[in-house]
Amino acid sequence: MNTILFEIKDQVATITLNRPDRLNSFNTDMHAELKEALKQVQDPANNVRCLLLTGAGRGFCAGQDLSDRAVAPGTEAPDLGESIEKRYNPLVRTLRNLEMPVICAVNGVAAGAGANVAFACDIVLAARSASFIQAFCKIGLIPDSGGTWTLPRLVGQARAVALSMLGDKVAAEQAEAWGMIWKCVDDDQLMAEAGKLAAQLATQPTKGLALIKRALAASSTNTLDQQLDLERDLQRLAGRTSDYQEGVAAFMEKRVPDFKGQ
Ligand code: T3D
Repeated sequence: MNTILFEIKDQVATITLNRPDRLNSFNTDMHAELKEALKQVQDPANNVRCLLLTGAGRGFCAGQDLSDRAVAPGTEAPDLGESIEKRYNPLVRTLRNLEMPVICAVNGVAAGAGANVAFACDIVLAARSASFIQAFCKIGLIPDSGGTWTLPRLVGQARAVALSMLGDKVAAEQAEAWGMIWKCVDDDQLMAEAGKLAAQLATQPTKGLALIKRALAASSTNTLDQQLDLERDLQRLAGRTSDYQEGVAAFMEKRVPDFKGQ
């Protein structure tokens, strides 16, 4: 792989966006390689129980590589709808639907689709020097990669509108204070903290965590009645996992549970 680094170790898959000279902005190759890596993450044979996404160099991801978008005046504009449909939307859907926790370690600036892909992950840690920018408005676009859905839910309508229309930079500490991300940590601690969290999550009841993810995702559009029904159905599934049996047995025997992710 040329545009990302990909490793599976101790049931944790790590994907590192790796075009540092372009702040890890997305091009077609990177989308293709991400798609392939995510396929491997989902392959049961690889027994991955947590995904960690981060970036190489001083940035996390600056969104679409704009050098692929410059067109001479008078020539036909690229079909961005097709690009979204074929590449960005599948990426966001895959991250949201992945049946395991997805951690994003935002090591530097996250702009445009880079910011919104981070927000599509389950738990976002950021280096204190990192920042988030809805850069789209500065080039005449709208927030994509789920940004118009996630942002209002994370920070409320007033902040979502202003951030989307002004394209202001949100520093990691502010992002944490606004509830945009889980937390920010000192730059030199980011990968250690993210690695520790990933290692911990990879030992937890993976199916149960996937069901938590499914329930919380559905809650933003469900009524309370629908959500209660969904909780009933998902709890039924959770109660049939061997990790649930192990969790109860370990509690009764006053020992640390040995979850297998099943
Ligand atoms: O097109 C479609 O398919 C639709 C989907 C769109 C999704 C999107 O993400 S649209 C939004 C695209 N992204 C942006 O508009 C952000 C553009 N970048 C920036 O505004 C700034 O680079 C940052 C605020 C992110 C960081 O600023 P700074 O000052 O820290 O770094 P820099 O000097 O601007 O960038 C460093 C290098 O990376 C620089 O190259 P150079 O001069 O050293 O050769 C810069 O050109 C390059 N770079 C940064 N972002 C991009 C990029 N090159 C191509 N595309 C980029 N997005």
